[in-house]
Amino acid sequence: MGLSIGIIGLPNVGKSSLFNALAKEQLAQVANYPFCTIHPNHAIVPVPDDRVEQLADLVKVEKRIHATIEFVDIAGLVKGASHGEGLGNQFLGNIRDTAAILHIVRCFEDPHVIHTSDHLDPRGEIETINIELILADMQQLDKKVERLSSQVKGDKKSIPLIEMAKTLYRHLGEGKPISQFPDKDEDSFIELVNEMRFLSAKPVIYVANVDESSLQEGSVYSTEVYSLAAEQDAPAMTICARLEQELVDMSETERKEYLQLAGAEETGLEQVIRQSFSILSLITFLTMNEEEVRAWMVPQGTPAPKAAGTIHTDFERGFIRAEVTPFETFIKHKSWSGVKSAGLMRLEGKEYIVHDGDVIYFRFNI
Ligand SMILES: Nc1nc2c(ncn2[C@@H]2O[C@H](COP(=O)(O)OP(=O)(O)OP(=O)(O)O)[C@@H](O)[C@H]2O)c(=O)[nH]1
Ligand SMILES: [Mg+2]
Repeated sequence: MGLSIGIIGLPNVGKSSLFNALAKEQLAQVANYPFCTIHPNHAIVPVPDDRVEQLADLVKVEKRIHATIEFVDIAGLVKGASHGEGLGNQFLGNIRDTAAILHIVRCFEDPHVIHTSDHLDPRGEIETINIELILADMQQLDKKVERLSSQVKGDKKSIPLIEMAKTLYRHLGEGKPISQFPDKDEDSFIELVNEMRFLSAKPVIYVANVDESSLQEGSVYSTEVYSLAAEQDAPAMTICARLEQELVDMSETERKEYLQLAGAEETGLEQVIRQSFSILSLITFLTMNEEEVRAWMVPQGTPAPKAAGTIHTDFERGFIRAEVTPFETFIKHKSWSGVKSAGLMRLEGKEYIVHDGDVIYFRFNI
């Protein structure tokens, strides 16, 4: 199960620039005209995790496989996109399967870069995009209600679903996202959300794309992004997409050093990954054999058999036990045999909840 994140925003706000900085080799076209991106760009990016390197160095294996995140960069949305304005909203279909959304907001002033309006208005622009997400969900629901209504005569089971679909339609109609729906425990709500993958249900990370000179202190515009994000209980971060993109050819370490000089503590990628892990409550566990050390991403609270299932469904089906030790313990005792002789290898069963940094060897039998 790969993790996928969609990048949205108005045209010409720096979506593709950020995408390129995240994706490095797999560049999307960046240009100073609105709607430069038409077809969605996809990039699979390894999640930097030094623990993989440390373990692989220790046990002397070449192959290091990191967990990955897929980023999807789509065309800019404008007000009225749901009615066909700009390039319309059909591109939103490309981010329906993503787990979270990066919402890029233009906070840089540059008379050379065309903007959809004559002044920057982060709050208004965020609202424009969020309304388009809501309208796109309403369009989906409209079709769903129609389909359910034609079924409902023969199939009474659809009655609660159709009621919920109508309730959600009204909720969206008040300008509220699905993420703010109050009765999230209702079965029909859960069923519809799983099936429809509503855009306005996805967790959002707001990204203030600022001038290089505002990286350190922020600006009135980035402050506005942060306060709006806080009102929605959403995380926010600051980047300078242009600068990040200029540094694409550098190594991750060089890029970090360069950005630190400009006043950023982390690279855009590091920030995005940290925020995504936090908003989606993800953790990483590690596995190794003679050939490779590998990191795996799972949601917090994942039981051992389910975690084993991310490696292979057979591992979950035939799960016997997990041999577990924390990363630090493994490093300290240098090998499984070292960990065992120190009495620090734990045998865990089906109920065990995997922790971040667990080094695990799964025993299974099918
Ligand atoms: N000054 C400045 N310019 C930027 C920054 N980020 C992006 N730009 C410029 O803005 C223009 C548009 O950037 P893109 O990354 O193509 O924007 P986009 O959001 O993908 O645009 P569309 O695909 O057209 O929706 C380019 O000329 C970028 O160089 C920034 O942080 N500062
Ligand atoms: Mg673009």
